[in-house]
Amino acid sequence: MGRIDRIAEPWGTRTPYPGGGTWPVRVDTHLAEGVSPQDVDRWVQTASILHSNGDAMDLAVKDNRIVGVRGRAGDRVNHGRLGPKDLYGWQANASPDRLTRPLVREGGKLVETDWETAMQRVVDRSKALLAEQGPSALGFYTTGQLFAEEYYTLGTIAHGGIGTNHVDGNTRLCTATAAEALKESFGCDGQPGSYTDVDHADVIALYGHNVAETQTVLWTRMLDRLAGPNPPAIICVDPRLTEVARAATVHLAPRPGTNVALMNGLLHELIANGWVDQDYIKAHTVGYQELEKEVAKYPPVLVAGITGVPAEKIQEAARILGHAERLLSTVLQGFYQSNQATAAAVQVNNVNIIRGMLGKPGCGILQMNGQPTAENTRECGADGDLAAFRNWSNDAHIQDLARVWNVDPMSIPHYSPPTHLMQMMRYAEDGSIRMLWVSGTNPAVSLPELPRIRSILEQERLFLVVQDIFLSETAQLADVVFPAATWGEKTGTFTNVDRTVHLSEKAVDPPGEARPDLDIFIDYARRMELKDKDGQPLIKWHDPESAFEAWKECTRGRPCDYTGISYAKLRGGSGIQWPCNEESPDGTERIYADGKFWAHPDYCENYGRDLVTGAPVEPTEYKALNPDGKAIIKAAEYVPPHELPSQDYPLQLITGRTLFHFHTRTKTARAPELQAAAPDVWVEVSAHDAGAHGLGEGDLAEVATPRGSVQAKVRIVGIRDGVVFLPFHYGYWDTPGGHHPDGAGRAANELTITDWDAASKQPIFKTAAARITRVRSGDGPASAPTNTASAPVGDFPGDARTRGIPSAMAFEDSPGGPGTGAPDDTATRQEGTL
Ligand SMILES: Nc1nc2c(c(=O)[nH]1)N[C@H]1C(S)=C(S)[C@@H](COP(=O)(O)OP(=O)(O)OC[C@H]3O[C@@H](n4cnc5c(=O)[nH]c(N)nc54)[C@H](O)[C@@H]3O)O[C@H]1N2
Ligand SMILES: Nc1nc2c(c(=O)[nH]1)N[C@H]1C(S)=C(S)[C@@H](COP(=O)(O)OP(=O)(O)OC[C@H]3O[C@@H](n4cnc5c(=O)[nH]c(N)nc54)[C@H](O)[C@@H]3O)O[C@H]1N2
Ligand SMILES: [Mo]
Repeated sequence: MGRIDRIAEPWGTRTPYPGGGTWPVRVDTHLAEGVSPQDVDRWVQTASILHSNGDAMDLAVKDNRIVGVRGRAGDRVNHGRLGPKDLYGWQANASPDRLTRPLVREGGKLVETDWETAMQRVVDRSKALLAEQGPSALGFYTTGQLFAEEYYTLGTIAHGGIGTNHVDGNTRLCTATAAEALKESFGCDGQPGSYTDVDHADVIALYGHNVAETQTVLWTRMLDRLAGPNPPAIICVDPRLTEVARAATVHLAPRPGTNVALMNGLLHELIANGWVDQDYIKAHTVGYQELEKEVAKYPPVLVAGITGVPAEKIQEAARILGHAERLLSTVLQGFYQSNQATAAAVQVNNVNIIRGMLGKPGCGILQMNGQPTAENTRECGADGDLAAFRNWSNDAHIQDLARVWNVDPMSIPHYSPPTHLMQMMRYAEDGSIRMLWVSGTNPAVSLPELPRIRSILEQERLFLVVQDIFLSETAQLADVVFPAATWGEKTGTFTNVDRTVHLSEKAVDPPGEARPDLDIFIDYARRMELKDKDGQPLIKWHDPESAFEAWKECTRGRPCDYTGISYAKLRGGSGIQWPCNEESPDGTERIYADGKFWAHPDYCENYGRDLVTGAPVEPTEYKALNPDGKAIIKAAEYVPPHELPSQDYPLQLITGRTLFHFHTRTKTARAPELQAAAPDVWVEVSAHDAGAHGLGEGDLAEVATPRGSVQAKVRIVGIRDGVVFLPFHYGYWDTPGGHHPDGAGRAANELTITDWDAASKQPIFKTAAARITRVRSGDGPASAPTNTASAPVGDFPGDARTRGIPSAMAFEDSPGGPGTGAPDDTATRQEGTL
């Protein structure tokens, strides 16, 4: 077993493998100081909750405390590997400042109370508002971090019981565009890719996706291919010099917000050179002629002018895509949170479709998710869509859902598309939403234009319920706070990007009176006396497994068919990919094999939208366009971002992530190894822009947009000239508990704009006009990591290497590989199928 500092080496040691080979096992372990594997009382099965990859792991439990983690060797997703957040993040569970009792606002202050009082307050207010104003006075805003059982319960309560259309998840900020792009191209959500495509691909193209930092284990799989025989070519589309860009065969660094122009340029080249599969197009698609016509307008020279990417680079990338035999495409926030999000993501689908590269090993599309359980928010209908990908504008689907719930179809809201979160905030601002129940998300840091969001959430007339595990920035504004149990303290299932379902078992008791989110929702439904049409309780389940069984029934015959999965089947072995049913009892590795889609008008989840206006496509229109349920090729013209650089704001601001933190840091700031690796905010600028604005490494700078300003230390990096980058992790409170000395002055969302993509309604966090000015010189380099996209370029004062604190030492065990010793705890390891 090798010892290794996984802060200094986030991806660990290479285990190279060839194209078409099997990714070797490497089991990663981290245990609390002084604990050895022999001391562990039991290992409890789960998967990672701090990103969307679904890394399977076991929690080490000793004396009823979590004392570490170990990757599960037999799981199809990670073959034993864990990333830094997986290895160290579990410590947040035992943080001394966890919420342990419900809180209610009394005389302007939050005070501790019992469950009876807190819950009854929410029930009384709900009933009063229902009587006064009807269901539309109530809104529910949830997350991508609970379990499927919890979302299904919440969605059933909101849609089937309360009858409100105001239900959304923070998945709106995250992967609404992934879902929308899949609906537009294939009529339904669900990833056409599988992680095993990495094993087979000869070209991997990553669009606005910094996989090296955001799904570190998936990147490890790619690195191991790159280190082996016949490595794939990598195409990276990102304005920053990320680790992906550094490893790429071709790096295209477009101006933020010009993705559609760039994609049209690439498609132009594919079509002009005949690098398309005409047989596939004829047999399995509609809409090709429109694409041909549209992209003809985007020759590389014109595209170079818009995007700032040299024409030869566009041609070079197109040549690689055009000669690929097995093309894997991935997309994430550089597309989803940027200008023309859905239109751009759909053009990536179009590349794979017109090249006929779907449903075969190595040929996949991963319209990535971000959060660990975002797929479940979407499939269970907690993001406003209807459960199991039912179509809100298809009456037969509403009737079928009403049958499952045993309610009157008319009581399920389907008169208009579900209200998206940004619209819900508008309704709360205007006063028509009077109660907002926020679970598992921290909008006071993560929503755009925070001064406005704070003023909405602070209003007297809005009754704000917050269900969290810490007293987050949002919880501090609440009228009632429910203390939740979290991952490791409750049981449930969740589904990763490539449709792999994992079971997460309870390992230890939650602190104090904290309760699982599932129990909180069920308690609310019971006290609200929500009934089906026979007067029986609407929620007919009482614990995670009975909720899962109910959810399975709801998915029967739908694309996300879970009927062949059970807790028993998930225990011990590997995660299982849906659809899993009688026909495919072991799950389904690749969907859309043989050019068969879920796009038939009677079956599809959605009829799509106009990519520019967002107007829903009418059922009759869709039936005329796509009567046989083929893949839909949708073209889009480039439209510039709404807010462009000006004389006052000459730069473009983009925001995003660093490897060592998760979101608003409520968990990762409480893990000492992670917090030490990236303790405070910084701003990334290019060497050219630093020179132009008189900025040196570590200087304190002010970044301003028309909405506000923040202060951050300067890091000079390989970012595109004219672009500045801020990580969005840092809110106004430093943890644990204390107030940050700069007050509100460091959250990136002080600067972002209230604007969203027309089709997916996902907010635009990645294009705003900005300026940067020097405040004062620094007293040393910025505390940004140096082994990630924030790696410095040019002269750097001091030691440039990011290293872990002593407790960051972890273990690696590669049974067949180099540099390993004998595993000393094989007896306790659970084996599964690879
Ligand atoms: N370490 C870590 N991992 C995480 C998370 C985390 O907080 N921390 N969060 C998880 C979640 S919920 C999500 S959604 C994912 C997000 O994962 P990613 O999407 O990979 O992360 P981001 O940093 O938001 O954005 C990716 C890249 O988009 C680029 N970009 C910005 N604007 C544009 C543009 O206009 N065009 C193009 N082509 N690129 C652009 C940025 O330079 C950035 O490198 O990560 C997941 N994993
Ligand atoms: N500027 C900018 N803003 C962004 C982004 C960006 O790239 N740039 N990215 C956006 C994206 S993709 C995302 S996903 C969002 C994320 O934004 P948020 O969802 O606001 O971020 P988190 O910090 O993950 O908040 C989750 C909350 O749930 C709590 N929690 C954790 N586990 C549990 C549990 O089991 N039960 C309950 N009840 N609570 C729990 C945590 O303590 C935390 O307060 O941010 C978005 N905002
Ligand atoms: Mo996300």
